[in-house]
Amino acid sequence: MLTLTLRRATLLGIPALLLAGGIVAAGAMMRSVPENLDLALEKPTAAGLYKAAIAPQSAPLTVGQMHAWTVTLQTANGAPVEAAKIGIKGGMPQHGHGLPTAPQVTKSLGQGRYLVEGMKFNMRGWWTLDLAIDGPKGTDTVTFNLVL
Ligand SMILES: [Cu+2]
Repeated sequence: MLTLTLRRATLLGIPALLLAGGIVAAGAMMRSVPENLDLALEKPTAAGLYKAAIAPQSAPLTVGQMHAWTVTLQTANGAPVEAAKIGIKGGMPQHGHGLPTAPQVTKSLGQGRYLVEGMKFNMRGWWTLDLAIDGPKGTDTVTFNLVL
């Protein structure tokens, strides 16, 4: 009986300690969002083939709700880029997890604008949004930083 009680205490105690440690670690990570993040929502792509901009369709951004975004894609010279394929990934670099949903471009809005639906952020903190662009000038990527 005593053995059983001890074993149960151990089984319950270890997860409780891990949980407490996790909460402390999460608190530390929330405080340490890098101060010099580039928060620009419009920037050249990594290889300079395009200029990309992202904009939420409603503001302020809320945690835990689905929202739509617009991606605007231009050539380096500022001409709208039509008929590009845009893949969207993202996550929280400090937490090692991705987006809780799988947002997708659902519509071309014309003038190089694309509708992205299904975006959701389930935590506050530093998020990245990574676009993989496959367009007439070639493939390129761009990463945006968001702090919620
Ligand atoms: Cu997180």
